[in-house]
Amino acid sequence: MKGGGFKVRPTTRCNSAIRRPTQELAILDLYQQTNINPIPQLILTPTQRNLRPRPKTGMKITDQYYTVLTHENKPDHNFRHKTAQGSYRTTKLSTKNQLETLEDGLLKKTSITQLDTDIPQQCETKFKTQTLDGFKILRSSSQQQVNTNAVLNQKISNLDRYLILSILGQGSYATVKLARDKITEKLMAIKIYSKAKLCNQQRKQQLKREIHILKLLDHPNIIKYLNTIETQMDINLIVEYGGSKSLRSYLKLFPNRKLDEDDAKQIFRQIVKAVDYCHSLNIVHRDIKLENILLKDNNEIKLIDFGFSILVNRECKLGVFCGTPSYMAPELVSKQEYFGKPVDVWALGVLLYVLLTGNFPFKGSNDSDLYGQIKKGVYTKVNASLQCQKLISQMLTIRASERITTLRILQDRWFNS
Ligand code: PIT
Repeated sequence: MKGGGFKVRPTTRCNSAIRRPTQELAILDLYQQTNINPIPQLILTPTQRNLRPRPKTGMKITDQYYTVLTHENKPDHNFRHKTAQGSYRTTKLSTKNQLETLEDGLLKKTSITQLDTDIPQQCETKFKTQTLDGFKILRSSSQQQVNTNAVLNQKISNLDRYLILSILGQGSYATVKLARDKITEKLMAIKIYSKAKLCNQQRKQQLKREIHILKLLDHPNIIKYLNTIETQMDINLIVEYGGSKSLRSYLKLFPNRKLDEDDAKQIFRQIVKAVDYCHSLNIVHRDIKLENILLKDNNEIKLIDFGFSILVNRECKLGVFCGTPSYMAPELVSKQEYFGKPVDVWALGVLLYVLLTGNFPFKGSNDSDLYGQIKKGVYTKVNASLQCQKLISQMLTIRASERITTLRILQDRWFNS
């Protein structure tokens, strides 16, 4: 995307220019005595993995976690659902941040704790008392709970199971390699974080958050997390292989590096579906860009790189200045506290603009120049249908509160035409 007399800044930035996130300190305290691996997890047996209680209960059981999604912090909030084995499980949120599960006459008590969100301190107390949204279970007395290390040791003791084939990408903190699973013969991508480079707590915390969020995600347009293997030197994230072509390299195959409206729409639809799914789980990606979208030969897309993603709370703003400059929303470059989801929507607007024009809507010869343009929000009109132009302007709306949401984009006329 060079040329056009502007500098492209594809590199991701993240700093705590606004303030140091309070949750980082809290979470680090939790894990302080441990190394990176022992993120407490509730690992379920294979049959339990298939359980999907009705969402109306306000509580979701995912592969590895019971995730409490309810906004009703009622001490007697009960629900009952049928397990795969045909028995009934009753779950109750008790007053002391405990989840009580009654199944087959066996009472299991599970402590829940707050998730790692960027919420400021004053919100934290309110959050804790008013809503259970964003709490996760850290420990369970369930007999099915197994230590992560033990499970990994049982399944595979090291990376020998994988045959490394090539390097897919290299960043400052991690390298992504293509590998073949020697047992299943399937291709995998392994994102390797060198422990030596995970020198500060913020990096370690980001990695823990990335793994946690990856485990929550299950969508056809989002790369699937498979496993984490810790070796003496590295932390290896094993994810499905989503191809080796990013949307950025794909665009380079076209004259002027742009797509026609229908092709752009076909790709954009999948990206919005992936981001809307994340937002429905209160996950904000915070680094949506061409490089983080993989494209398979059948034009199926996969969203990758959840390194800056975070679980958010509707009422509280974020304060960590994250992302890639050309895709940053005005509220981010102004270093104001911001709501996460609109920041992703702005990046989607930039992305659609680039797909259709081959250029970024906002350019500058240096960061402050670029930020000035973003704050003004003035860009050259896209040569596309009026409906498409309208959608772009709704995404590139300066005031975050007036910006379109992913849910609304899904209902948009151009999007559905
Ligand atoms: C591929 C091919 C490739 C990169 C990746 C996967 C990366 C995947 C990835 C990276 C992340 C993350 C989740 C998935 O959080 O070139 O198949 O940082």
